[in-house]
Amino acid sequence: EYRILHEADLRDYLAGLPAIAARLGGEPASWSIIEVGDGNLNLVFIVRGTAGGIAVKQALPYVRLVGESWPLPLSRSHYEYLALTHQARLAPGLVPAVLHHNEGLALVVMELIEPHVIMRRGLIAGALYPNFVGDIATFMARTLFFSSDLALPAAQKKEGIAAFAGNHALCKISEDLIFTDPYREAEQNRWTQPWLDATAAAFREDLDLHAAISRLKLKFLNAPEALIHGDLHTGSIMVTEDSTVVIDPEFAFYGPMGFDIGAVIANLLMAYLASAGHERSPGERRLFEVWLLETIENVWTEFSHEFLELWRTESHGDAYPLTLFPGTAGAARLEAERQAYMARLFGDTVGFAAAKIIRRILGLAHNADFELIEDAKQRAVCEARSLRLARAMMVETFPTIGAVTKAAREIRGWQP
Ligand code: SR1
Ligand code: MG
Repeated sequence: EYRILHEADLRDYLAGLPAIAARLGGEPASWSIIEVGDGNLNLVFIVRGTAGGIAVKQALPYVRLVGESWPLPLSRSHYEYLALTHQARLAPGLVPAVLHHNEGLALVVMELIEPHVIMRRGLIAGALYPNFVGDIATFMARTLFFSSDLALPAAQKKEGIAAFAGNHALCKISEDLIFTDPYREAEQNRWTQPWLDATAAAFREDLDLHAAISRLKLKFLNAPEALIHGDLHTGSIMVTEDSTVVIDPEFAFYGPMGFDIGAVIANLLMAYLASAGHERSPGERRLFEVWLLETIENVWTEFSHEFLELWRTESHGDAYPLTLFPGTAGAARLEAERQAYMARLFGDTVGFAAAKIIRRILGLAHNADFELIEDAKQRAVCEARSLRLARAMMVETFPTIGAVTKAAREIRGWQP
């Protein structure tokens, strides 16, 4: 029964859903329907009636960015629906409520998130979001912890892995576009020419980088630590000054936690290094960039604080059985284990963040943060700084998040 819904079809379809029609209010003929999708894969409609609005997302049978020559399974809509409902239980208020799902049409109807904007757009305009850190730290800590072996009995965790195992076509996009293509000749690669030609060529020859990205790819392939969002960039986050909503989990699967945390940090780092290319007063620029660096530090600090607190108070999983850590000595040893786990997770996070930066500058899918810098030479300067930072993050050791922001601050002053 799948068909691509155009405006008239969608109107008829929604009119046939009593709860949705009541939520919109008024006559179906009076509803306004606008297609607003600016992502790489799907159709997204905003529908408004006299009583309210909804968002409708329909998966296309191909990659929208490229066209029908690149088919993509509609089943991603099923995994998005599963992930959204799962995340709503674990992190209430931080994802849109699902109002309706039609598996055959690959369609999800959600509450309209307003007056929020896509965070990436807000950051390009130089806006600050004071509640973002607390919200995203809670979203990540709760969704990652409660789907991990630290919180779940092994059988339940394995059922979770199985439920998302079929989303491999979306994983394959990440495996190719993030972990492979930017480091080799690939038809779809693109970058700001001619300024980045030499760096792109150097990255294709850099065996230290190839070893590091291959280690990360292996982790992405074989570390089902938790149910991850899988595409947690600032285009998948909607914000106001006091609210944050995470959308678009169609890439969800059981993978390494650092992939989500790294995505958030990477996109904030790119917003920071792209800032030099956007029109702002010197005062606004200083304030914005200082806020971004603090935000990057706080994302990790608050996430790790919340995650550790959950581990100390809600650890009902099969990993680290408490009976193996009796008494004061046991408690101290377990706490040392927790700290070691977080240090390992931080290392993963920095590596994945670096991979996410490189793919957005040398690979197929780019970020508006850079793309909207009209002066190509200026854009290339911002991108070259980001690549330099990302290479260092990938092959060197960064013991703390402060070391990452320090490197970013230094590279911000580097003239390629
Ligand atoms: C072909 S899809 C390109 C990218 O868009 C999505 O947002 C994911 O980031 C994917 O890698
Ligand atoms: Mg998306």
